[in-house]
Amino acid sequence: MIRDQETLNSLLDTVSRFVRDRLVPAEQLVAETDEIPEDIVAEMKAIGLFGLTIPEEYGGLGVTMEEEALLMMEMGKTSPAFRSLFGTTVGIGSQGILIDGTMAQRAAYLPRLATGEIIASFALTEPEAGSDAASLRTTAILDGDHYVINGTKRYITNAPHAGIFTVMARTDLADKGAAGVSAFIVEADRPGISLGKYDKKMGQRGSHTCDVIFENCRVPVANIIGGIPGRGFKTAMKVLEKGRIHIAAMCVGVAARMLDDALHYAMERKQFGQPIAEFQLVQAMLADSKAELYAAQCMTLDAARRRDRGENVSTEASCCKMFASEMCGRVADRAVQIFGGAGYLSDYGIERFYRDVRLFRIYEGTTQIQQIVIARNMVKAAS
Ligand code: COS
Repeated sequence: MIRDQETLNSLLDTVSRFVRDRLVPAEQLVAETDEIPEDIVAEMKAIGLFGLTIPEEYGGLGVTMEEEALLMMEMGKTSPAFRSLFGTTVGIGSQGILIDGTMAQRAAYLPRLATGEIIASFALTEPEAGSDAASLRTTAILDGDHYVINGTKRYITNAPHAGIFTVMARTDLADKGAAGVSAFIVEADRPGISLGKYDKKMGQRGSHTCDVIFENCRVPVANIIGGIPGRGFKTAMKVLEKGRIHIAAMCVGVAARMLDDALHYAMERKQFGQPIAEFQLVQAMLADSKAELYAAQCMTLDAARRRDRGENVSTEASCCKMFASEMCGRVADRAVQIFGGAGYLSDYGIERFYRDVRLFRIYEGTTQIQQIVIARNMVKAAS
């Protein structure tokens, strides 16, 4: 759903210019230093990127899912690390509070998230609980008017920068499954929280992940999202469902950037006396990429519109995430192939994208988890 085409066009134009003029020229620097420059972070805040999905009443831009998808398709046209900095705040880190939080919780945290004053980080995954998220072992034991959290969370994006974590922990030790899990808002400066060292990743330098360790970390009972224990797994699933459409849109954006780079390279690079873009085997790679990209774009926008209409998009969100992330991987591979030897050199940037996009097929639910969600929904609907 697009609320006001003119306002959206202006925002899309702002993001597009920001990407082209500020972010693309900084890509190499971010890759080399593993840091996003402070002035760029300040501009992200000024544009309102941290508050994209937070309702206007809490100081955000309150974009719809369709608007968010269109914006992420623009944002994707540069290194994914830039999006990652505000991605956990607009997405998985804040949406639990928005979707299932109490009015008091929303009022307490969303305004500061919307401005980028604090960053939200989503803490679900653990050393022993990844795809099987319901098996998580972090515990939260009631002690008076507090819960005491113990456990380790792994690969937590933006943990080193977080002001709050939304933490999924087991409040009912007798229930080893989803119903024993609650979601908490945990301020990052609470005693009992420590961080592991930065993970050394394959790509996405400038985006930071690490372990978050909770040792007797006391959190007020009032910080359970929604105020009722046992609902945290469902909150996490709802958040991830929305996040999957967001990531699919990012995949479309990054694939468009890689394809554009590959096309321009193919038109300039001459072999056998003509630009390689004139050769049909190169054209096949360009055409296959274009068609798949278009398909992913259509799917993602359709799922986003359906979600805006209030439809259950569990299947569609997983279809988009699976197809768009796999498509993005194939486009990255073809782009490297079209660049040839230059595709293997860091100077040309395409090998960096090749490494960066590998993560899309893994995080916020692997391709295999999306297959499970889709097929299970099919069986359920047919029974
Ligand atoms: N929205 C609302 N509720 C949902 C839901 C959704 N999208 N998906 C599941 N639920 C509910 C189910 O309805 C069920 O509730 P009831 O018991 O009341 O029926 C409950 O949550 C448990 O669901 P389910 O039985 O399907 O849980 P499973 O343990 O079988 O796991 C998968 C389901 C595999 C889909 C889940 O663990 C998953 O998504 N894993 C991947 C996790 C992930 O994406 N990690 C990335 C880390 S963050 S970057």
